[in-house]
Amino acid sequence: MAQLTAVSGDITQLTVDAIVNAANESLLGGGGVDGAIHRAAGPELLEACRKLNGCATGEAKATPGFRLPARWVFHAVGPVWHGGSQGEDELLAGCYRRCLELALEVGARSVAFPAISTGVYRFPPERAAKIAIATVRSRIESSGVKELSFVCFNSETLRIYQHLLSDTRL
Ligand code: AR6
Repeated sequence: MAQLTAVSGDITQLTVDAIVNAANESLLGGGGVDGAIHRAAGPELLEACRKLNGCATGEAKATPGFRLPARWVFHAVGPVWHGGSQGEDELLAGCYRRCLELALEVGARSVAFPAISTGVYRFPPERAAKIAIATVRSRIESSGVKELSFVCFNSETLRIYQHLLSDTRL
């Protein structure tokens, strides 16, 4: 049975098979977790991303991790929050689904996710966490992932995930 955990800290430091980036459609870097991942992985990551020709919202693409401890980076593009009536929930779920498909494709058994879209893109954190957990729970067994962590960069996000992960109805 796969294990889901909430952890606090910086995703770039984790020794897992794959970390997920909260990218934008250009895949050419940005601020937040995206900036931190590019800084830690080195310039080869930007070179690899250029070859991907961008990525649609709700999708994800894989690159190597280069100088990161993680072997792979899955660059997921979450939706910008526009109030919830523009398909944001389904697009966010798509990011988590697509990353689990990528994990199956590359054989990643341990994967770490940041709270996609909850920073600059302003998706409400609790709503985002519910979608993340429900999507992962429904897909993880078919993905081959055995250890999945939700990396929380602040105490409020950690509190939300710890609370929701204890609710087995999600
Ligand atoms: N480790 C883990 N989580 C982090 C880290 C880190 N090192 N740094 C920030 N977070 P954001 P978005 C958390 O804004 O909302 C970029 O410019 C952060 O606290 O990084 O999807 C991209 O290029 C928040 O909970 O991503 C896009 O243009 C979460 O990561 C845009 O921002 C996501 O915040 C994407 O916006």
